[in-house]
Amino acid sequence: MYRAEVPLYGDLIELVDDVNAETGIKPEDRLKVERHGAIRLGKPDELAMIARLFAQMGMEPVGYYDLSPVGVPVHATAFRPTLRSSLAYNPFRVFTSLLLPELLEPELRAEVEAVLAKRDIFQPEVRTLVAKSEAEGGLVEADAALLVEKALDTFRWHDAALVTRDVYDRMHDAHALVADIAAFKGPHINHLTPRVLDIDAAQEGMSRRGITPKTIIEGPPRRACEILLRQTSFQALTEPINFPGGGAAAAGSHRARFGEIEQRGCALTRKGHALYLELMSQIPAAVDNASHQKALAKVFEKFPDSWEEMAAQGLGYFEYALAGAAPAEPTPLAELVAAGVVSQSPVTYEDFLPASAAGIFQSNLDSPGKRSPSPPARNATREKFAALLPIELRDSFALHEEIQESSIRKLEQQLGWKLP
Ligand code: OOG
Ligand code: NI
Repeated sequence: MYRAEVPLYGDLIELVDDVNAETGIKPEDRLKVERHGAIRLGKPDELAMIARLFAQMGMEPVGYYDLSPVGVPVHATAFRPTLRSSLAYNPFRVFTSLLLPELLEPELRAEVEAVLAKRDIFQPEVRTLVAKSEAEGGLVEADAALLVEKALDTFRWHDAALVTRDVYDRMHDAHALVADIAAFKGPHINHLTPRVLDIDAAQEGMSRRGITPKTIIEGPPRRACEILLRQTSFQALTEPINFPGGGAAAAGSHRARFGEIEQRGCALTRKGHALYLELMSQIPAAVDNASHQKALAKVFEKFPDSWEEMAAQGLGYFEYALAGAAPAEPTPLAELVAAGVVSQSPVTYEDFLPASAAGIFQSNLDSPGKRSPSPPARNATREKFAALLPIELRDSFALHEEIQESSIRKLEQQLGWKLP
């Protein structure tokens, strides 16, 4: 659906396929299907229902991202699979943000809330089929197919605005995101992101194919041992929309949908993530990508660039597997890895980075809008967001750690002794 709606997305997929083929790395199967998308919701009810819908697809809310400190009036989570087997099958994630209306001026806030109160972003069948599945522990195939068909409608692009041009303009003046969230019938997918193995090549490839990339690649620098998430995007398209009333006077335009590419690396422990944030805080504001990447590379000399050292310092999560004949005597894990008896591979980071997300949001707004009033209304907390969800908000660190720990439990079983 999205490829048909945004043909440039098809070009982006071609570019990513080419870059991935050129790296010569044999991609894991999941790479071929791997995507993340993003939607922006307007009210708590929508978040609760979307959580129930995604739960039917094995996707749970993981992590909390507050974008309000950087002037983006939303907080967010990402719905994604959490089981290792599901991630290996298809790790599709949806970055899902929720408007923080308390950051708007009272008059506009009332107007926005009134528009949102009147809309229902779900087809009636979605509500009944999700409830049926919850009650019966699943759906028969025909119902499942109908649920997918009807659910798709929620994510579709609508070129008819729900509000008049005047209201749209006022929303847009407050923040371009407010108009994108509240002026339309539903939370259209605003981007779909394939995973690339060499994002530096992709950034150059975009320019060569006439796709203008954002100025910098977000996230950590290029490394021998890639960590977390690096992302780049192309600017949002200007698309025709219609305001109510019809005729030439009703014609308008809206910018929201863009393209993004990501490269994923090793998931970091709390300690590793703290080091990442500390190093990122030392990076001066970026002027261009080349100098930004140079500054990153310099500062990140303090972040060990070998899996062995990252494991030794407890900076990253790894999966371990028996790869040779094991000694009978209990031997430390690092020695087994060094001797090639046990293989060590990085656990892929499955989530997002708030600062990078903010950079992606901002690069795609035609006007950055007013900053949130300072001090911002501090309604954005993990606890408050979690309370809006009918499903437990999962912790990103705990999920990545569990992948490591279960690989160690399996290894110990095979070894027949506990690792010292
Ligand atoms: C979401 C932006 C965040 C990412 O990859 O960090 C995001 C949005 O623009 O709605 O998708
Ligand atoms: Ni994204």
